[in-house]
Amino acid sequence: MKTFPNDFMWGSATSSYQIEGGHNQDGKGPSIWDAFCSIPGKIKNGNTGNIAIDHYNRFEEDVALLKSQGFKAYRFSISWPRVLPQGKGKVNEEGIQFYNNLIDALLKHDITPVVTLYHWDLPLALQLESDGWLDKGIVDHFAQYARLCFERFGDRVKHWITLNEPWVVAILGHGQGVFAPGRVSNSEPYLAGHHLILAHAAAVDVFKNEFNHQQGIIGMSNNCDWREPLTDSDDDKKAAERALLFFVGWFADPLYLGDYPEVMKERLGNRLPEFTAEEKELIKGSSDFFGLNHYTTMYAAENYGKNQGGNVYGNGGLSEDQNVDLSIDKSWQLTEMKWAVVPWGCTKLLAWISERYSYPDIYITENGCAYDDQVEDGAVHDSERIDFYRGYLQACHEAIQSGVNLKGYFAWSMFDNFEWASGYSLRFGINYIDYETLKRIPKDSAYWWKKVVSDNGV
Ligand code: PNW
Repeated sequence: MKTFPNDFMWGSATSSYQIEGGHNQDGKGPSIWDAFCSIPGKIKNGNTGNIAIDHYNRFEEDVALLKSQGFKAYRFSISWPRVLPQGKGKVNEEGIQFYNNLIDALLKHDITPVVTLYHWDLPLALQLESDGWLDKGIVDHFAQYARLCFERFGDRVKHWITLNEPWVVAILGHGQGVFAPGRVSNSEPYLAGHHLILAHAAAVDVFKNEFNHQQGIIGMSNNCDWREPLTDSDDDKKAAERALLFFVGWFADPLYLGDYPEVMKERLGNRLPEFTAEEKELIKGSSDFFGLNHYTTMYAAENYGKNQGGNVYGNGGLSEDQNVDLSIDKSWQLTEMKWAVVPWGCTKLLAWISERYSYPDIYITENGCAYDDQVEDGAVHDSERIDFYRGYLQACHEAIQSGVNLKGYFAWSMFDNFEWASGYSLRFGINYIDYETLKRIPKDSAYWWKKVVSDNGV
């Protein structure tokens, strides 16, 4: 058996829009995801998060499940429009009460709450009034919202994540338009990303200046796959490095090194906004830990400008800006999401992050897989998911052995839930949800987790 450090944080994760439901209950305001789901054709099967798994009304049952499955920590997100229906101004006390109740229930069961402030459900009011993340005013709105959360919950919450996956907000929300707010552009992603970074830094500034006595820690969660050079050629190695810099370097370089990666500046020109000296100062060092959401690996190869008809520094936008060809190995197994299962990519990525950013404390704030789970005789035998977790946890263990400061791991997800544009068609949970009756059925992985956590090893 491989054992992990005693204080290793074993947790599972969810997010507000994906599980809560109660979309217009008790004074909650609409979010951009409520609006996006109402547009025909955006979400598979026309699904919405209106009810989701009804966690808003059944959280006590869910906390009891967490406890019974041995989890020591639980990462969830606060719905901004549930506590501030207009995004700013008047507080919805009933929304505050819900999170107070949830936090108290967790603590009663000795489960550490890890709270994400923004997991994509922006108050619709802020989108309609000022284009959400495209307007610099959002930085102050986010800081105010963060202050409210620290004020009301910081006496009990000691682990904060400002933003979940700003890359997704920027690229899928403002570039490809497949996620809310559904905008399509080759420059808006970089503007939205810029404001996301500034908003993160502003919230951390509030936390450090006004709530230092709470003795909590705060950071950002970024998603990143591993990019393995397709061949040994210098060009492919450079392409893989460039792909990582456009992926996680975009957000982590400013936080750890004080500015965007050079290669992004070179290739994006004036589509990439600049930080002032003062902003750089505020952003640099604004993270107590590195939150990583990791799911898969792809090969990367130099594209030689083919994306732009020969223009290597072309302005095709998004992934085209990198001029990297991505592919996978035919022998790799795929999950239902079509993401390849490659545990060694996780070990390599953890090493890359550690080297580039001087060995920060890292928490894997998401890792998991979707499979087409079925109930057979009242049980769900998700052996593929168990193999997945075993493989990735072994990869994490190896990383720790080689000097990576990995402090925790959160399985995505505690429950099957609303998987954004894919609706309820993909099951990531270690608990199966029967969406007709909203019954929770633990999968085999839930029992496996309990054993792993109680043995403190894999
Ligand atoms: C993450 N991509 O989303 C999110 O944080 C979760 O809310 C989500 O349920 C989970 O991963 C599984 O998808 C991502 O296309 C969605 O690269 C899409 C991508 C990455 C992450």
